[in-house]
Amino acid sequence: MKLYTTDYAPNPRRVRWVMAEKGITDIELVQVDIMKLEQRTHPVIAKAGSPHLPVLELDDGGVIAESVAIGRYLESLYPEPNLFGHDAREIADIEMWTRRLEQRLATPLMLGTRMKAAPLVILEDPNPAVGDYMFENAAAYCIGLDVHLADREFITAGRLTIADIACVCAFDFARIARFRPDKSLENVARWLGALRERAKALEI
Ligand SMILES: N[C@@H](CCC(=O)N[C@@H](CS)C(=O)NCC(=O)O)C(=O)O
Repeated sequence: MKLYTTDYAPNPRRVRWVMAEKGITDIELVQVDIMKLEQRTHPVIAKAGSPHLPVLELDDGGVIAESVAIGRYLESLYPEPNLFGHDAREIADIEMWTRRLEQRLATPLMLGTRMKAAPLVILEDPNPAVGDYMFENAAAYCIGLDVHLADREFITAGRLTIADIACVCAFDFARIARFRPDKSLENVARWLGALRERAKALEI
């Protein structure tokens, strides 16, 4: 298999993080330069029906897109450590948190960054007002997240899951547009700090 990826983008990084946690080393990483818009003309990416990364190319030539879908596929091939849930209740809980955080936090952070960060002008017409709106929504959501994390090390299931990975990659990306959760949100800061250390140790 081959993973079409790019170094600084948050969605491909989610998949590389899943691979690192699971110790997956037999998937070839193929770099696509999104700042040169290579994703828009790449024949393998075109097969996925959307000019975005990441894309996983299977050995039979089929493709899977969407970072969380790719992660789920990898989990079925490499079950441990488990990132998507062991049983019905856990699977539902992790799905609930992943969808909720994607919609309320990760997407606003990533879109807001695209609207505000000067280097990304090649991908998106800048619109700082929309960017500000996205960041205000993300900042408001962080207040509730801080309460949720008060007695938790991870978002759910008592261990790292795809919900944490999806979110932290968005927070890291948003740093290029200077988004920081409010300093008063100590639980978010502790959770982010610990997961950033974990990602650093895994070199992703
Ligand atoms: N929902 C998709 C989002 C994919 C996406 O937007 N990828 C970005 C990189 S993080 C991309 O390829 N952007 C290229 C472009 O906008 O032209 C996922 O989770 O994989």
